[in-house]
Amino acid sequence: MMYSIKENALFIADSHYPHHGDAFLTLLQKIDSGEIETPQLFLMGDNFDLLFGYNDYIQTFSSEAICLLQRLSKKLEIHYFEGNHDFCLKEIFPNIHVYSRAEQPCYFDLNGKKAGLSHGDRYAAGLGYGLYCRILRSKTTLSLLKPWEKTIIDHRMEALSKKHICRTFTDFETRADAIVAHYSGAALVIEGHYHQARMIGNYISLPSLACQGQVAVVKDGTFVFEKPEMLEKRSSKGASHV
Ligand SMILES: [Mn+2]
Repeated sequence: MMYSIKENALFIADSHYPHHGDAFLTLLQKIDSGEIETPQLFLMGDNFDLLFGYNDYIQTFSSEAICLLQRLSKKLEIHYFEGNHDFCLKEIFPNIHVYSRAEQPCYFDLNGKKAGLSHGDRYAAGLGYGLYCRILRSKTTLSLLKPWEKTIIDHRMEALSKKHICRTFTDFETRADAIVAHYSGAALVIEGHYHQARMIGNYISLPSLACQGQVAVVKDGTFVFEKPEMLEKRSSKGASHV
């Protein structure tokens, strides 16, 4: 069965929470309170700067956002495409449709057209990276790390918090062409990962919530990049909304 992308669906990519701003948590809170309305949420990967299953310690860094997502997933259709910073999420989010790296891309219907979706770290990456991902994403590996988890995770979190994650790619058009070739028969390809906020032909490189401060919304069957505050219901903000 192919799921459909609904009108006003919200796509959030690459928030890299909690290291690169609170926008992700704030946005989830506004969805939860109803200030921002959406019938369907797509989390396109790397919304957490580091999160994986089978480990309680890593969850302590983002517990508020995790709890909120768990609660939201009981009342809202959520699709989560795992990224290179957030994986093995099925056990954390049992009510979310979680797609592992191996299960991506996934195809969705958008007004009768086939749209291919993935986080975006799968293509234009070497063989070694694929192997690294498979080893890192196993329950066995994550369980073996247990005795050193605090040291390893603290060190990793510290390094990630200092990383510069926003840059503009040169000749991104060539990369986009190479990526699209991997999606068979797709009229549209939607990915995060590169933080470019660009539409090149039928390829959409989603904005990063951390870099551009934007999300993507489906309006009249097409994708629009918006700042989350633009999606708030005017009535709830009253006259102060200018
Ligand atoms: Mn990524």
